Amino acid sequence: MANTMMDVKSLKNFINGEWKEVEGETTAVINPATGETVVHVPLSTKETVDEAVVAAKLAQKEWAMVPAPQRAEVLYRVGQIMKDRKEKLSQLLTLENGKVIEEARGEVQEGIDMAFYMAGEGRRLFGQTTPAELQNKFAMSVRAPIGVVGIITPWNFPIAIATWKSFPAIVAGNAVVWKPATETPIMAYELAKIYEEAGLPKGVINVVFGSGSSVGDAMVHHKDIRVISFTGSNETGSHIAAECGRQLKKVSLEMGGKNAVIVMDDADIELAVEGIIWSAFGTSGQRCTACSRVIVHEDVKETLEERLLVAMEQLTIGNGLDEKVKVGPIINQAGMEKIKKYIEIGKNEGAKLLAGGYVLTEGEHKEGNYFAPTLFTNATANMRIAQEEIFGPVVSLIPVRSFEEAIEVNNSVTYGLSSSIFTKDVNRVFQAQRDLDTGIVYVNAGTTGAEIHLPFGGSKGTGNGYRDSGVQALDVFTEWKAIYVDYSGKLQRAQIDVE
Ligand code: UN1
Repeated sequence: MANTMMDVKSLKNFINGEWKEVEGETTAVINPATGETVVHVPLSTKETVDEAVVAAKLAQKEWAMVPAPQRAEVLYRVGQIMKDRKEKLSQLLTLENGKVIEEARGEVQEGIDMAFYMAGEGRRLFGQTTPAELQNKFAMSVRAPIGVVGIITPWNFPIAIATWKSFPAIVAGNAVVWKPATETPIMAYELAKIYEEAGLPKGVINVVFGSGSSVGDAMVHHKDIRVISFTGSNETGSHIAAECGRQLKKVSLEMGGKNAVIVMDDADIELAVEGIIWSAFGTSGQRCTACSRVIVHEDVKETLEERLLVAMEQLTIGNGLDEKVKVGPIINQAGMEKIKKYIEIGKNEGAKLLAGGYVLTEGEHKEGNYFAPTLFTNATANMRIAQEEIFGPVVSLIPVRSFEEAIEVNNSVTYGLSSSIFTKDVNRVFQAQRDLDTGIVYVNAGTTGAEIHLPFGGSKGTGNGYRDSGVQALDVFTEWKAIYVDYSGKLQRAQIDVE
């Protein structure tokens, strides 16, 4: 089934509007559901990055001169092509990433939404006009493009996150050099083709396939790339930030999460179970926003455990292209090893394993990377399984005695991406949205499902203060410029010639 979906055997870089063959090493893209090779992807070098930056730099000068509403026209066309091609893109996404087809369709939709939303920014890109402190003087601020921007995107949302970053960059008048994850290059290949068909001028987006240590590193150190926008692990993100810091280069980071659902004693337990199952085991837990902790009031702990176990029984695990499957495979062996390691850590720390905790190896699961949805209970807030990101279908229940303790446990991790509370008490709802120290808060819903017109990102160790998506994404890819026009015909000195 696999390879018939791809029209090529090997992917090419997209530089200066041309598909360029790379001489040298390639690596196989493996379908995590079957172990089959889907396509080969080049492992490019610094020289290719240099070439892409030269093209981007040249293209950006002209692109910045195109009025923003016209730049936006390209994004409208990109959105429309994505919409027309939604099913094909979704199938390919499942093929390379493994996520179940329903979620793949959701992810492609997220990209379509972003296209139309950011295209709208072509007629906004609002700045401010504000009174000047002197007579016959005008003051305003405008957003200016930065130049060539570098985007580095992860395998878990290979198309949505690429749209979160490239659309605002492009509508704002920048040119992009993009390094997609080598595990999931097909979405980058498809999106580049769509940009080409939509008529984006050559060089405005350039895709360079390759590893972080080679292509990513060259981007981070290239003097003409003035911004790096990165989504991925904390380890890589903090390294990038340090390198960019030394060069005074702007960097936007979206990294890990240790997101919790709080279930209070007055919660609608059935609804909470649905929210937990969806946000903990959807995408096999491989979302930055995935729920990996459940902080439960002791009075409802037993009921919640029982119902979660029943719901977990219903989860079908397998190839995501099968519409009936609810939980797909884990991206690769390294991901599997990490999850297995944390199962052992959890057991050794004294958490009680209620369900799962093992690799599926029989029958249809033999060739892929399948891990059983896993539930630990009686975890404590400071255990490693309750503190560290596992990035798999593993959730730990932490019992608490009060609302205050629930908030404290939620906030006890180094991350701050998403949190959720199930309660019917309106006072607790408002206290929780004030006190939960995450960038995203849900009430009576799980921890996943952010919409593209709101800021996406987290506090503390999750990021560095910037946001993907929403109008806030423009802050990453623009520089504020303050403009003063003095029409008095004489020299007026600010702060001095004020009556
Ligand atoms: C991610 O896991 O990095 O809110 C992105 C969500 C999705 C995006 C997740 N809309 O779960």
